[in-house]
Amino acid sequence: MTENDGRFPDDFLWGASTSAFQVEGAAYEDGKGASIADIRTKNEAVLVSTDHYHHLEEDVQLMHELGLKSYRFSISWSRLFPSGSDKTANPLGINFYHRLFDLLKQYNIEPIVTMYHFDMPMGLINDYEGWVSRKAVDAFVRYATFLFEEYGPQVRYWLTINEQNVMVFSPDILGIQGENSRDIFAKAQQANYHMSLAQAKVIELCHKTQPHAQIGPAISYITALPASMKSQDLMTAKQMEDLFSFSLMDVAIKGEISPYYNNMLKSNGIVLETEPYDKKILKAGIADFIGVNWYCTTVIREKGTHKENFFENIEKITDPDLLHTEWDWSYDPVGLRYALQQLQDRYPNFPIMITECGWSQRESLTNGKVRDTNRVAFFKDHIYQIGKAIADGVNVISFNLWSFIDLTSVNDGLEKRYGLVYVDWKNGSKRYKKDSFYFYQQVIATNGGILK
Ligand code: BGP
Repeated sequence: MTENDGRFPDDFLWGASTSAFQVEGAAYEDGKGASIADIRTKNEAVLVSTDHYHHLEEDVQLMHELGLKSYRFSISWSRLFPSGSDKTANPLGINFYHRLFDLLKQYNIEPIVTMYHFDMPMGLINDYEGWVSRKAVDAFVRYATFLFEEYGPQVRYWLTINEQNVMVFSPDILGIQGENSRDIFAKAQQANYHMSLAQAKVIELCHKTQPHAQIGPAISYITALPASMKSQDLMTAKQMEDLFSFSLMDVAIKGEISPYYNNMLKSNGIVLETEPYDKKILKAGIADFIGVNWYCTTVIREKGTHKENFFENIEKITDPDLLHTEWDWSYDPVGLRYALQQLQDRYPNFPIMITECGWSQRESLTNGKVRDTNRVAFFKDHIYQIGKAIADGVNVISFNLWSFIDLTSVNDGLEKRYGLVYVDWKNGSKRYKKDSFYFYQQVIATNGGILK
């Protein structure tokens, strides 16, 4: 990209994202086992949801019409291994993803494949508390080995774990239960450690067996802004970013656990269970790129309650000058440019793939149309800022918006919509292209040129 001309690199991957439990439906069909995401989401949202499982051809045809260069989706672990520890994989599950890979190939859409997106098989959680146990490391490596063997030739971009940091922050997504919040917090940190080990092992395996492919994590980066320019507020915002996002980026990019994270554990009296060779495992599994899920900035300050746990000590402030979604996520495009420049400062020239970014709202059809003006503006402004960051030297290789199609929200059911394609939940999951679909089609067709 030449200086600020609004165009993106020629090989830039314009994409869109989904995840298995949020889009597939068919939660218990064709041999699929329950995942924690199915249990946690509780409502019929996961049983049918977008019903992508039964609309596969139609959906990939829509991706083609949109002009997608990449499609980021996740494979449901429990569709392949219903209990998590089955000796052989479920043939109907295997076949479903082969059909998806074949269709994407037919339309020349690059698959970006997440191995694990919030949906650990329930069997592993019932058997040994999932990631709290070191046994989960081996289970994940076995699962990834299968994915490499079965689908490896079709995949150039693998994502290991989606938002490990969000799961650790909301440990119910990991299926963690405990006697009290302290106990739960400690278990979540042990689970965090095991996920980092598992990821490193899988990255190393990928490098050994999939030389044509690249692999990295998808990490949530909520850019924390200080409530004032006072040093204490600046420090709090920095600590928030360090502990929430950069600690895991450091593991994936440097292959080590940073001192500030270890200090946080120490101040909470947590001693992780480790083994002698773990440091070598982490060092041997360095990612090729970093997936970043970025939605918004958040203004924070310390509450002054002086609790030992940093995260219990901070509060979020709503910036009255910014527009927010109904769920209080800010609209802050310059925040995205700032976030990307921060990543560049911290990990110079390391490839960044934006794996999620989007705008949610309630929506309904009017004469078969959805005028999602806010979403169009959101993408226009945010993609423009990505262009500026690229012009300033940030190595962004791909943008995968959230989400390709309306799907089940992680916490807020079916009302909270993100898609470029509207789904009429009540009428056979019929699909309608929103205004944002046509806008993004133009962005892709002009390689960002319409944003000039
Ligand atoms: C990320 C998840 C996605 C997605 C998105 C929006 O945390 O990786 O799965 O859902 O956020 O979140 P929500 O569904 O809560 O609006």
